[in-house]
Amino acid sequence: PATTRPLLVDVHTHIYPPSYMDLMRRREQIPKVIKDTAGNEMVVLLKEEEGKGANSKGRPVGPQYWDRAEKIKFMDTHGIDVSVVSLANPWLDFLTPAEAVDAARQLNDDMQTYCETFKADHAAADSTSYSAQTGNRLFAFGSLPLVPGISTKQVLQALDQVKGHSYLRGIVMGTKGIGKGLDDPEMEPIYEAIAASGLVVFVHPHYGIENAFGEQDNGHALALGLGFPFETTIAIARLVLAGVLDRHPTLKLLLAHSAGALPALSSRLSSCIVHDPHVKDRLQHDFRYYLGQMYYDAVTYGPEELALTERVVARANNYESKDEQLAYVDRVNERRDLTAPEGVFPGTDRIMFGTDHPFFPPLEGQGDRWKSVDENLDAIAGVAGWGDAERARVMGANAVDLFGLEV
Ligand code: 5CU
Repeated sequence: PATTRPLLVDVHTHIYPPSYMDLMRRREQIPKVIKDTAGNEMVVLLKEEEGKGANSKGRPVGPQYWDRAEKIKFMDTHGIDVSVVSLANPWLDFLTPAEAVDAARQLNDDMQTYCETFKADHAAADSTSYSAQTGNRLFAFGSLPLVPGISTKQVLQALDQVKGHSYLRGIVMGTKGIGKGLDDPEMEPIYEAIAASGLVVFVHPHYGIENAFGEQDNGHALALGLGFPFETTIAIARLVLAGVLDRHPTLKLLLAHSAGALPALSSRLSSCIVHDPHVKDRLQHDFRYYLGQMYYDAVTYGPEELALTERVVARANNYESKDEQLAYVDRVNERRDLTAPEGVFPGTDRIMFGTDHPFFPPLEGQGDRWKSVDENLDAIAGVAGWGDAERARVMGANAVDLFGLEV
């Protein structure tokens, strides 16, 4: 590489390809695209946005959602070398099975073209870029037709298509699975096939939780700030408690927004499980163990929250064996003088930079750089005790390994 700064890879960055925009423009029900009084397109995604008077209706949607040049411009502004893009919510959740099968096929082709043709158009154009040697700056998650009434066969056919597309390195999934949640026994063959494929599952919220909007017009602040991450928290807790990770330990789950409240609540949840006769013997490990089996984006906006995520992931080892627990305590003690060797913050192996682009753009007059991005970069830079090695992993090296990126 031409510079020595760490590679920066964005694993949480969305698009609505043109075919998906057209789908939403044709709809009268949420999710839909409408025009405001000035003729600007607005995307209305959340059911509460239909409410009378309360809460803002929709958010502006423009080329930043579908135009690849806009994505690259955003990446260049923030020094992002590579992005792994995903379809934004609510994916295909609102379609009939037949529609979802067609839409998934189209979108997977669209995503492959989005990445592949960038390489063809721009290979080695920028000699200062990390990707100059390969020309790869874009990879993507594919989509599966995960809707009620779909057959396993149809889902697995879509998975085969994703596997056949060289730039698709995972699939994006909401929290409903095929309608009943991620702990639905009907998801079993799907998990099995995804685990065998080695693809990463990016689990992302959309529905929020009841009452998250509030009675007053709070805009989207509470729904996105709290409703979304709590939705992920509950969905993943259900998945773990159903034994999915016991049966499929190689399933690679990447959790949006650092898994929401799961890191902070995992010990309480563990205690609730072991004190409940219905579930106390269900899992092979303490609940906290499974947090070390998953991956997290670093979309926490604060160094303390990021540090917490890392500690909780690192702590998962404690629940494997007593020796591990003692070794871990030694390592943390050693780190107090900040000269400890690498490996003191093992949780950093599972955390990856993300932006959430094109959501959370700067408001009028806030400049070109996005505050939402800078806060997440500053968080990585500001975790007490992390050194260059930890930061480099979280910024990009982990993503290169997890997704097998050729950069
Ligand atoms: O915070 C986020 O990830 C998002 C998202 O992906 N979609 C959305 O509608 N709002 C916020």
